[in-house]
Amino acid sequence: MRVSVIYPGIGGKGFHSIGQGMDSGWISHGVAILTACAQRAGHEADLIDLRALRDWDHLREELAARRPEVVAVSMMSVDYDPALQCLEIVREVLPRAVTMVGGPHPTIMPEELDENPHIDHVFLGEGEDTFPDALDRLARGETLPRLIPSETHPDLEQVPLAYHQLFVDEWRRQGYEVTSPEAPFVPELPPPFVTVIAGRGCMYNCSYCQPAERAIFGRKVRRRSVANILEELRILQERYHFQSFMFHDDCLTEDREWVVEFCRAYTAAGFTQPFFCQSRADIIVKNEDMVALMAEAGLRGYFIGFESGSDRVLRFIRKGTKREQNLAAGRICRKYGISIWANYMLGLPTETQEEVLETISMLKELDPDYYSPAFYTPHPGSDLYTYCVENDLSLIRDHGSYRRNPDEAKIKGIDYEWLTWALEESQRRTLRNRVRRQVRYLWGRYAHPVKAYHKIVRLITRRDRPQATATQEG
Ligand code: B12
Ligand code: SF4
Repeated sequence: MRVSVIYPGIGGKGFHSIGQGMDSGWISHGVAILTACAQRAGHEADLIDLRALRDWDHLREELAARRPEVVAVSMMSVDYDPALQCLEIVREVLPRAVTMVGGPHPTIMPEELDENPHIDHVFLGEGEDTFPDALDRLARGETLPRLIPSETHPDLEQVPLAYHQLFVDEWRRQGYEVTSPEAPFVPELPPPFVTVIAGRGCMYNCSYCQPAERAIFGRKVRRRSVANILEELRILQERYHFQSFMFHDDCLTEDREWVVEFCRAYTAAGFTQPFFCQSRADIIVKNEDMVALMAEAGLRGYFIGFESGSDRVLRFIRKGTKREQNLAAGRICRKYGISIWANYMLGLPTETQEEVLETISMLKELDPDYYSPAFYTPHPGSDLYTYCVENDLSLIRDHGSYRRNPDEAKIKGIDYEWLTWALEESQRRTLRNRVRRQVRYLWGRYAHPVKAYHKIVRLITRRDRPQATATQEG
């Protein structure tokens, strides 16, 4: 079959926005893998990335030129409106094409897509097995059911590697001069920058996330072997000479054994590129030796879901961490020179202003390198979403508002004017922190030359100085 897979993620930066930050600068691993699966099964699969197009008419032109027999759209909840608009346009331009949707939103809320006349098939869960299988069956002239659940979770060792080049080629085809496969986002991670995923699933049970995450990836966490991920890094090195990378895994560090094996093998294989990954405060505190090993291997930053500085709120959202652990995790990161990307939420249901102030005071003490605040946004499929619906708390009226950005009211009864002040205050560094950061910066910048100067002076002035060997010099 001839299939076009559409990535409709224009909710963040809109059309014609490739390279603009994470939302428009990163590939979708789901799309890159599914396209590779379809190709491996012998189908002709290409990509349409709405972010690279000019407007809806440009999509019409692309569809008319490519004339795919099947159009498959991947969608998160925030992508609902552009995804449906795509499907309507597909019907208009290619009335005979078979249309499919899959991804987090269809998996979690298939009922929302039930009646839609522009959609032929709705896939639930991971698509590595079901998607190529459906294409095979269509090619044989078979009829498919409307709802196609995935009964199995694919063996990640067998899944094709995410095909970064699919996106790079398509972006170039649309006139973008892409110099890095994915847009870097912090100075610690220089370009060329790439993202990888070592596993799927998460063993934790945060109420603002679960059980939606399990609905997609299942209960059991699956991780690719270290050899498999190193092979991917080797390919990415060969192809893009990447200078830094990042793991997208929900919580890579929950798997201590894997991380330790990876760090040793990464270094032994000669990789030195810095990387970021996600972690949790409790894991960092309980595994300082692992953190040290990661830092030695090249870890430069953790994304940490601190979420709140109030122990009551942390219990309410079932985070499984405490304020004191959040602070201790920050201290450990500092000790090993690991940047902190702080994810936190303001405006959770039941949260009082005093509790928000606790989050602010925690952040002042943490002094993270990057602030990533959200106004709590109920996400479909999570227990806290159900709580908000049952208690009639949600102010979300359209899918675009599932974006967590702190710029609109999400929950009834919350004073968003005050919360906007709290948002700004949470990111205001104290004078003490500003001075400490400046000192750290100057130390990092000039300490090495100063140390080297002293070393040379010592060597020159020592009479019994040892002969320099190749290793000492090298
Ligand atoms: C990396 C990531 C990002 C990156 C890159 C996004 C991208 N281009 O993929 C960035 C930072 C940009 C991002 C942004 C956002 N993200 Co995000 N992100 C992730 C993360 C951590 C990994 C995504 C991934 O690659 N997964 C692995 C791949 C293999 O899985 P997949 O893409 O879901 O695809 C599989 C299946 O879903 C299915 N499938 C997918 N599409 C299709 C299509 C067909 C036809 C078929 C058959 C099957 C199918 O098969 C695929 C292979 O198994 C996930 C969490 C997670 N673990 O998945 C959250 C996640 C997807 N993000 C989420 C959210 C909420 C957001 C934001 C809204 C956050 C915000 N700013 O408010 C934005 C929205 C971006 C947009 N579209 O405009 C939610 C989505 C929830 C939902 N109900 O939609 C998730 C699930 C996190 C969570 N637990 O809340 N995100
Ligand atoms: S929020 Fe993170 S740690 Fe918590 S369940 Fe979801 S993916 Fe796991």
